[in-house]
Amino acid sequence: MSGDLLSFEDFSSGSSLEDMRAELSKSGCSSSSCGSSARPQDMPEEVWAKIKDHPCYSEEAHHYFARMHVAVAPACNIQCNYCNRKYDCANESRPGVVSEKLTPTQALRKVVTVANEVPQLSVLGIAGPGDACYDWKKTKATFEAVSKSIPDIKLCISTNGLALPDHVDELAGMNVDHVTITINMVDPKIGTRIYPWIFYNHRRYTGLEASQILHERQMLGLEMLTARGILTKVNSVMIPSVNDQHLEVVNSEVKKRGAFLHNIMPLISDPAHGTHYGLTGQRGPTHSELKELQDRCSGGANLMRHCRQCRADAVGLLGEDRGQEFTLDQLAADVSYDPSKREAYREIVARERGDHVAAKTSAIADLKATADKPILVAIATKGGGRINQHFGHAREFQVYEAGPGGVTFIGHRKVEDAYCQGGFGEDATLDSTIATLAGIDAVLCAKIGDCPKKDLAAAGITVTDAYAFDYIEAAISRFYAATMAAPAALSA
Ligand code: CLF
Ligand code: SF4
Repeated sequence: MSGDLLSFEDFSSGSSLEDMRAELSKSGCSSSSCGSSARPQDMPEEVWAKIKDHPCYSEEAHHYFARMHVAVAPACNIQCNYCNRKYDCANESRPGVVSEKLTPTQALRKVVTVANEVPQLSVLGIAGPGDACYDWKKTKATFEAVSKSIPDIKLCISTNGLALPDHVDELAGMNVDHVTITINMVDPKIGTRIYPWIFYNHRRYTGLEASQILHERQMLGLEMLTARGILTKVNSVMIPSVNDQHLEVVNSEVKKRGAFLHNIMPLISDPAHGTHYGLTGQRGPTHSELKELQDRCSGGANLMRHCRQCRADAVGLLGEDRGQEFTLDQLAADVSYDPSKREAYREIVARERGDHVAAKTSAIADLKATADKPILVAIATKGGGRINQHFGHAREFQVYEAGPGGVTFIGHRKVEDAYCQGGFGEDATLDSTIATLAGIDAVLCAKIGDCPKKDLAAAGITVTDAYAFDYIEAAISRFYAATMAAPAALSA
């Protein structure tokens, strides 16, 4: 399998166009499926066209394509109890993170620079740092300037929904195909425990009235988007003992109104962030509480499980953040768009992707036919849908459930720091990585040393690099067959 490997990591490290074309020409494809469409059979062509390159709307696309955010919209019209205005909008961004605010002109310079250097780039999102619909003039000016320079880039927006109905027609006119609304409740009584106030029609509302208005505007915005064929993702922050028992109802209500995806995100609450919840000790959910809720919602609106709660200035594949490489002080004063790298990368992905889907489909069928009990497998990957990262370099692991239901992506686990620092393993880091992997049965990676392997085995976690560079689902299926059929192999 490794003979066919396309070196996706080369593309993110600034390789030249000639290198990429050389890589393309030497990558013989062994599968008869090469070039076949990865479109699910039950998905209409026009929907597939909108999501196939969007890393958030398609779990499969997130192995290949990158998004970037520009922090052009600092103003906000509501207060959420998990937000501190010093930081970015926590409805879409990891709390406690501050972005460099940009004017629309600076944002254009940044997007063009990233598009020239990050061939995976497919989507420009505006996710704050306040509310993109409330700070509308800057959002609109940015989208208009960028789509003039890079016509094929997808435009994406995230909003709390209060000002959304005022701008739906303009969004449709600008060909914005993807909108995220954060909807944490459909019962305003629950809303009173999440939103202390809103600012609407030139006045401030509090209490039940505030949540009632917000709820009505969110539902109206969602219905308007659906009526115009704009794909809507609903984000919900799971807040234990506040809305955790209510989010199943939210899931079914947003499905009724046409939501394309439902992304249930864990509350991240820390006193250091200075938020109401952080300061009052409101906890976030555990990994298993989140998974249980997601499982309860299955059968309703489709769930997104690969969200990384990224920054309002994030750049790169979802599991990575290259934002610090593109700060204002590093941008050239004058830039012009060169599409060649992005075009070459798309050729490569088109070839690789059909192969990946075929391998995945057959691996899942094999597992469904033979598996008897589910296990959790963590994967070290740099993208491309392959096991291609050393254990010691991983900053996160993608988690899959393998069993009678096939192979399903169920989330990710971030680690504080990569285990391998400058060529040496850090014992303290390994302890925290092992704690992060609690409940995981096995880790598949491209390489691992004997010492960490032994420590993980002592914690009950099997690690192997025997499937290096294989497609993730195919490797998991083969690992399951090898180890569950012959348990002694687990300690190999
Ligand atoms: Fe950005 Fe959001 Fe668009 Fe994606 S992010 S505006 S839909 S382009 Fe994606 Fe990041 Fe999760 Fe958001 S992983 S926080 S869901
Ligand atoms: Fe903060 Fe976003 Fe809520 Fe506004 S909508 S208060 S920026 S989390």
